[in-house]
Amino acid sequence: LNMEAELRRALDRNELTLHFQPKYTVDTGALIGAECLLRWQHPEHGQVSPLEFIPVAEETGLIVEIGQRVIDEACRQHSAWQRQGLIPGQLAVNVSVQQFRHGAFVDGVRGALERHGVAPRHLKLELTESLLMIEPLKVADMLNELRTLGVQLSIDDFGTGYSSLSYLSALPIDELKIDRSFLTHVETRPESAAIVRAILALAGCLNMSVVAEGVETQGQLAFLKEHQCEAFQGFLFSRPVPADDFAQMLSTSS
Ligand code: G
Ligand code: G
Ligand code: MN
Ligand code: NA
Repeated sequence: LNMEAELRRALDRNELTLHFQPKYTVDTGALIGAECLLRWQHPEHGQVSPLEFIPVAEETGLIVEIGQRVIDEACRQHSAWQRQGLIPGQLAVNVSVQQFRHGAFVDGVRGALERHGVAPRHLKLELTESLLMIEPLKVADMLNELRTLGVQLSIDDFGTGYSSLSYLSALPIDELKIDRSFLTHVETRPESAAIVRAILALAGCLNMSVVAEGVETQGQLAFLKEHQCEAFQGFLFSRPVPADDFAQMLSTSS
């Protein structure tokens, strides 16, 4: 399987779709939005994991087009749900370094919001710590531009990278997303519990909110409640689901 050629074909044939993993408040379990995650249904090979094709898309530069389509599709879907009277909340999309660095990124985001008439506050961009560390001055400019536009900015997999805390505090970041490796062990390893508490304390000081990801047990959720984490996602409440299933959840949640 020549992954690059296959990916190009997949784009032409619209084989890439978005699934939606619901996000909830910790205190009441209210549905507040979703993370959009790419799925590739290959006609012969079945489901291909993003863990396989995202790295190829990044190496070949295809991620620029794929990433733009993800943002466009998230906006299109948000708008469609709103017109159906649903309240989808915030939709978060993952952004690769190569995609972000491409000159047209901010215009691409603005264009998608405008095309679909979506208020910028409904779109959240999940960035990685490594993205923050490339060309810091340029990144800061772009983040400020995005903040001015009004989209929300989140740091994904937080705690696993090498962010400088002073640099982080100077950036217009709205949210830290605690990497799921810390949640997995929060009940059994004191170090993991300490890291989760430290991230919550840091976010509090920097005026950022926190989302915990990978919540699989009631015990993990209880820990988050006890330490006043705002939001979570995880298999405990829901896996990523197709658009129709998420719409169903929205229609029964209010
Ligand atoms: O949903 P799943 O656990 O299979 O996702 C695996 C990885 O693929 C995750 O790290 C996720 O961030 C990444 N991923 C999923 N969709 C996208 C996307 O649209 N863009 C980028 N850059 N990464 C994605
Ligand atoms: O790297 P990123 O945070 O974007 O990765 C999101 C990935 O995490 C998705 O592929 C999603 O399927 C996965 N995920 C979300 N919740 C859980 C969970 O509770 N347990 C596990 N094992 N994976 C999860
Ligand atoms: Mn993510
Ligand atoms: Na993550």
